Amino acid sequence: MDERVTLRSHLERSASQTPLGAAVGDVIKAIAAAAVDLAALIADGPLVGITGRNGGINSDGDQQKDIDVAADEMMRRALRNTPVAAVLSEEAALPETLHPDAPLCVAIDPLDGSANLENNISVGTIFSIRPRGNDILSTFFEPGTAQCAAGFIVYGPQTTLVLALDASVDIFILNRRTQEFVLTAAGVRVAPDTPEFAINASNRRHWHGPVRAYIDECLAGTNGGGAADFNMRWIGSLVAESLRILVRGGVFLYPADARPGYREGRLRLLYEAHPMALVMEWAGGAASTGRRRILELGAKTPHQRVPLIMGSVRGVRDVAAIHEGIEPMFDNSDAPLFARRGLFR
Ligand code: FBP
Repeated sequence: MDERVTLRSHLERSASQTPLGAAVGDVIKAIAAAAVDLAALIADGPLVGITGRNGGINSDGDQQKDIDVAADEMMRRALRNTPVAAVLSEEAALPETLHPDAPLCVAIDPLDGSANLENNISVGTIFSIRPRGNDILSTFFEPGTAQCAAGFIVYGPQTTLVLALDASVDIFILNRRTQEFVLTAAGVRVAPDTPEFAINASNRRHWHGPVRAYIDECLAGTNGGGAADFNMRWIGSLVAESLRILVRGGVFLYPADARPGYREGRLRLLYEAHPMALVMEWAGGAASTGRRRILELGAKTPHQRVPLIMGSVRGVRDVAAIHEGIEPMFDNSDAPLFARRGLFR
């Protein structure tokens, strides 16, 4: 028999730690149970009628796939039986009120990166839990420091749950035989420094000066005047990139850029950047826009986008350092300032 700690026993232990501990545990259990079913649906895909084709347009104008719609329904259904006042999903314009007097609010991306499924690359669910304030909408607009727990599930070769709870980050893997998540890494720490970066480099011509300067320095390598020989990874799946950073460090960047619709970045503050920032910080890493700490930002609209730079503290610090004193701008293609200004020289 497997004697390892299950998610269930981990949550039972946590329930008495804080006044909201039991309620938070109920929400996490519900999301995890839905994730078990979603993992099976994703694994079967076309065999059970999931075509990966269009399911409509979501509230923000994004093309949805049939699996996005199914994932959204599964997560909402699971949360209906939990002490949640309202849930904000990527797939709906506004938060849905569930139990107005319940103590928690949840923001969720039911299935992040679904475009990756066609070619069998990892996708995920991202969630953020916070105490309900007097007014539901303003609860979601509180800074990310208001979160009491957050995490994500990666549907990949394994189904992995990364959980930030009680100021610790723990990793669980789904045991397919028992259908239980089992603790495989406790108190995970992000390496403070590793020479690996992740960015969609095809957008280089759209980046603004500081981001271009940072990446150019990484690419220069030791024989080009840089401090280290960097490796690069880009999966195009936020959950997979985040898990890689937890396992072996590195810095991830999805900056703002000059393309229409990307001036505030691509990723959403409430159900992508906030939860990932909590995970990174509680694991000893960092998360920033390049100018401000992500967890200090409050949203003004439910689906607000934000530049996200996260991972190893020294990498994030280096990106922030190169932004200092530079106004946000997009018209500085290879401007001389950035040709001169660098981190390593
Ligand atoms: P969705 O929110 O539309 O699912 O997209 C999010 C995402 O797939 C992230 O997982 C990933 O980091 C990013 O978009 C990739 O963006 P791009 O295709 O521009 O490189």
